[in-house]
Amino acid sequence: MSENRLEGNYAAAGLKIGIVVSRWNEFITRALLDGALDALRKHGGNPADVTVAEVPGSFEIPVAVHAMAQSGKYDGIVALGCVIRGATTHYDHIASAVTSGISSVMLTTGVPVAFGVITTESIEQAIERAGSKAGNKGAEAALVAVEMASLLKQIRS
Ligand code: DLZ
Repeated sequence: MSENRLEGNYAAAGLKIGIVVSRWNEFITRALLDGALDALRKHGGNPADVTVAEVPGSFEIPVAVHAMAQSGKYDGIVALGCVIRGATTHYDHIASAVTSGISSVMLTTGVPVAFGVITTESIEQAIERAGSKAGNKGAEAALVAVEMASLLKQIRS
């Protein structure tokens, strides 16, 4: 006898995906968004099934993600932002608020939200994660949203 095994896949065709992207550190978040859109296209996603909402900063990401999740229109959501540690304590507050906010939306609504908010010590580290030597975290997050959407569909069916 073998167990029943459920696994998500990376087929984006037919999935409705919402993306919330922050404008703060736009040079980086634009690259994350391009990476996410490219990954969805390469995995069969239809651009007409993808909705992008822009927010001013990462602190505003959770409320927009929450509105998308509550709308019932999306199979998965991708949150994209970039928080860079500066001389103030803003970094800790924003990084912690966006992380716990997104996690709470996911658990209260049941809609998968992929965390593509990069939190770094420096702009150099952010560049590395936005398409240079450490890959593109936007693309990775988009595929996580697709995988989780497909897995949750199977669990619930
Ligand atoms: C204020 C602020 C600071 C200092 N740093 C960042 C950051 O590194 N990344 C980011 O996404 N947003 C930052 N913000 C803006 C806040 O997220 C928020 O938009 C403002 O405090 C207004 O609510």
